[in-house]
Amino acid sequence: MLVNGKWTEDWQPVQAKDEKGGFVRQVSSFRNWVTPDGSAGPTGEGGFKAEPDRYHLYVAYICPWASRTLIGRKLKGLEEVISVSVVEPVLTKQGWRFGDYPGATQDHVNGTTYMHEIYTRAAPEFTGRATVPVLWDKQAQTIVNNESADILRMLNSGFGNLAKHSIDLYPAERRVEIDAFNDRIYPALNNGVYRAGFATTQIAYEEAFADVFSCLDWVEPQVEGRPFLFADHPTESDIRLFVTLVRFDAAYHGIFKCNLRRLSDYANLRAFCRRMLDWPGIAETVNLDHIKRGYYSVESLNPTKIVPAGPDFSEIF
Ligand SMILES: N[C@@H](CCC(=O)N[C@@H](CS)C(=O)NCC(=O)O)C(=O)O
Repeated sequence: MLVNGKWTEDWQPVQAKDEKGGFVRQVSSFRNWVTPDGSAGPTGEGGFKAEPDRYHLYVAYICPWASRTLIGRKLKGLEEVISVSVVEPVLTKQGWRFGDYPGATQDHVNGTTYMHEIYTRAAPEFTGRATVPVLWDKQAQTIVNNESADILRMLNSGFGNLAKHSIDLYPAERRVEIDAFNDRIYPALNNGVYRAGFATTQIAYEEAFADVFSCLDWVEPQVEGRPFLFADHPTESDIRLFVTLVRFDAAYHGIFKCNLRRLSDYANLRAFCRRMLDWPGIAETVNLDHIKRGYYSVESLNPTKIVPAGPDFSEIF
């Protein structure tokens, strides 16, 4: 991680932990919003007006949080407005790196090699982990926001008419339910799999494991008999659910020890995943090779870094 703008090699692959050995995710630190007129959003400061070719997304295909933003960009038809760079799947001793691993890219905007250089360009004294996703402002040469929940929401409405598609990912009449659903699945499922995978005590692991599967059991009947959770098209909640489900059998079931059941054991969730993958643009945001290679290269969890050959995805999706 960065300490006062300097990269420290003494990096912690498990972020932080609490007194019970539970995984604690770092709080995001850049919280400004792109808005149609440049006024301030719900957090942070103003000055980030929606304009074509002004903003850039830094992402990793392995990362579910970054994938939220990639899906939002596709669903809103913002591909020509917001450019993208993709890091390599394996987290190096200097964090995320740009390069020529198939599917990854160079950093065409800033010409950096490592993601942490983007953080120090924005904040030379930055202390913290250099996480993805990052929404970068090419004009102001700074990070607008590095919190995927914010970025997904601002992609929905912040770019106004620049978005080619009018699909509403956060419809006003369903916001209470969407917020409640998001709040329930974040700790138990989206972050729950990480809490299981990076737990350093049996008790912390077992608590997380129980949360993951009780949450999946709770969601399974909710995706039966309707195409998506809260509309006839995907909303934020579908995106936030999908990014965890699509990684489940490839990574979380094995490396994170979430092995009570597989996604493929949940008939409705599996069919839901298929519907999401069939929605135009979504399948292009999923790179199962990056997902498997990335998670299985976390040395503290898999010292040999051998990537499993299975599962057979044609049987799952
Ligand atoms: N709160 C952030 C979390 C992002 C995050 O934890 N990203 C991980 C990848 S899945 C990361 O970049 N980790 C690098 C590190 O911890 O050094 C969000 O949702 O945007």
